[in-house]
Amino acid sequence: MEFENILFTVEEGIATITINRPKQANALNAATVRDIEKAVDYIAGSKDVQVVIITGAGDKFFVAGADIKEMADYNPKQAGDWGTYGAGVITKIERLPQPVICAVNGYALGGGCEISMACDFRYASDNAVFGQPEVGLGIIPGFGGTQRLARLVGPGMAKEIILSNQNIDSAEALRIGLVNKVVPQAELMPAAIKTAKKIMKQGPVAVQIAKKAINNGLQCDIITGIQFESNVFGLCFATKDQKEGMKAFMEKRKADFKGE
Ligand code: CO8
Repeated sequence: MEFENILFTVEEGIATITINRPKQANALNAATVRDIEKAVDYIAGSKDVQVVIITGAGDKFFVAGADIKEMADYNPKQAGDWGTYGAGVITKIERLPQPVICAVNGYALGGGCEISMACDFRYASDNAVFGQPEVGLGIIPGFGGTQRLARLVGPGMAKEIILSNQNIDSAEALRIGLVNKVVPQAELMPAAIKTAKKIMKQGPVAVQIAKKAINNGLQCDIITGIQFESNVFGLCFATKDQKEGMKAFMEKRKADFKGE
């Protein structure tokens, strides 16, 4: 696969997408979003990928937002189309069957913060900065930021960040639950890989079903969510992984999951 603005690798079950436009702060122009979509579509259909890590190239920027220079002269129709396309690609990340860890290695602003929030959870380097600075540009977040930030940190905190254009550092992001862990830059990818490998030791089908149950539940009322959970809990018993997982427990050995 050929890419213009991302680096893409699959090694030992871990797919890594590295957003790579270093001279432009890894900002998301249309070509970059198309690259991300191509990688995500590939991952969605891949049996080899068990966990995904998304990060940025370098040690200063994760993604400093959508490319302001590219969209500055858009008319409302072009801007609406760009928002719909970008938000759709970011939702594809959220809907990947595999778990997605975001390793936020620096500024995650605007569309960068929005990509991180579509991932299942976020680890940050200690120099990371999060923000949705769109109102300072006379626009609003357009890749799902108003919705996902409010769901992740609550409406009050989301409104303060978005309405006052208040960037937050990694310590504050940890405090409000936007990230799960803050580590020095050099330890960021190792920390993400360590957790990816821990996930890969679990029953692969169960991991994907658990992700889906959590995501589905966040879109509906709790009774419907619990009903969905009960249904897919039952389905787990149709897998070889369930037989192996429980047999291994009783035989006091490690499970040898096949993802079936
Ligand atoms: N777009 C385009 N270029 C950018 C962007 C960006 N978002 N951010 C940085 N760059 C470029 C700079 O212009 C500069 O390029 P050049 O050297 O050619 O001038 C280069 O990257 C390095 O940036 P700086 O020199 O500014 O680096 P600093 O360390 O001084 O500052 C900051 C780093 C604080 C990250 C600063 O660059 C900044 O504030 N960037 C803009 C952040 C921002 O406002 N992001 C939000 C963008 S809007 C958005 O994401 C909306 C998403 C939804 C769109 C939906 C459309 C409908």
